[in-house]
Amino acid sequence: MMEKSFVMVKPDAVERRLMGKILTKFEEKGLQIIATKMILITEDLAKEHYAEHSEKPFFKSLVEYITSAPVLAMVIQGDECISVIRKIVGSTNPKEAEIGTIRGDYAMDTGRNIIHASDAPDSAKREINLFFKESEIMDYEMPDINMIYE
Ligand code: IDP
Ligand code: MG
Repeated sequence: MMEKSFVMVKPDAVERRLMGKILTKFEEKGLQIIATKMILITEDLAKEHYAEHSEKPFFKSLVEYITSAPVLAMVIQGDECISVIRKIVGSTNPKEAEIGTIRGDYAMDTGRNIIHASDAPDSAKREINLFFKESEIMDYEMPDINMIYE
């Protein structure tokens, strides 16, 4: 089933000039990037995005982290892409993330794990709507779609 996922390159990865390498992983997989924008997340937006973690001990530092520099927010589309992207991203704790995943290759600490990706269809919808207007999400053909999917 075709899905859309919300993915965000976190501030540390933007600062470390990893945006291109991260985008390349998704593009080479065959996923379609249908929206991107660089933004400085406000404290309010950070708290709303991470509302499910508001009672956790790391919440304050998480909000500080995610608002510390610009992020690259994006929407990615593909067949069952929500779970596929979570696999490409790797475990929340980068020390446990498999080598070959984004967190496994480029990060060391849970508190500096360089990328966010939606974990389910409901959260994907919520997060996409939080960051993007309908008009910012592009609709275009992939000319090699029949080489990516059978
Ligand atoms: P996820 O990003 O893999 O979905 P979640 O458990 O939803 O992981 O946590 C959201 C984000 O909160 C993580 O990506 C990480 O940045 C941060 N986080 C989670 N657990 C911890 C922790 O124990 N210490 C510091 N930061 C944490
Ligand atoms: Mg999560």
